[in-house]
Amino acid sequence: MVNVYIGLGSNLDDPKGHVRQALEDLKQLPHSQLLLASKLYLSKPLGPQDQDDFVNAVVLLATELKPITLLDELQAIEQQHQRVRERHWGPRTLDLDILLFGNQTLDQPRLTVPHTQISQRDFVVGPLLELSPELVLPCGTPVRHLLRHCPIDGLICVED
Ligand code: ROI
Repeated sequence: MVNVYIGLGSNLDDPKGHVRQALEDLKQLPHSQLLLASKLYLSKPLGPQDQDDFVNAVVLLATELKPITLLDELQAIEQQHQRVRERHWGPRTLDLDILLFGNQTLDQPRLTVPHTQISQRDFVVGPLLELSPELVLPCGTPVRHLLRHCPIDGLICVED
């Protein structure tokens, strides 16, 4: 089993509903166990500003799947949520990103791990630290050190 962190994001058609349903979908993944799920956070869009705020979360999953098999499973879940790619960095019903895959670094055509933008994304750093305050990236950087350049004060916890 490898510990994998996955980022969830949505800003279309009931974003909270999509993220909550995705959490249920992730519980059903084969050869995997959902260990932890962060709270849901509302965040300002990174990229074009003429779109709604996002709902974001991060989960910790233990899995026996290979990285590409997990990616296939996550893309199948995105498709179930009628994911359409209309424009680059535009609105989306559901985004599932593999952020960390154990301590592995992968640079493949379909998958780069760790996710290249972790350190620039408050909506990733905040929930990662909620789940694992002591988490260290494969390069040796503690995630909490990312706060210096990536403050998380803009995140709003979405209450039930
Ligand atoms: N912005 C925020 N706040 N959250 C996201 O999940 C997100 N995802 C994206 C882009 C469009 C880059 N911006 C985002 O893919």
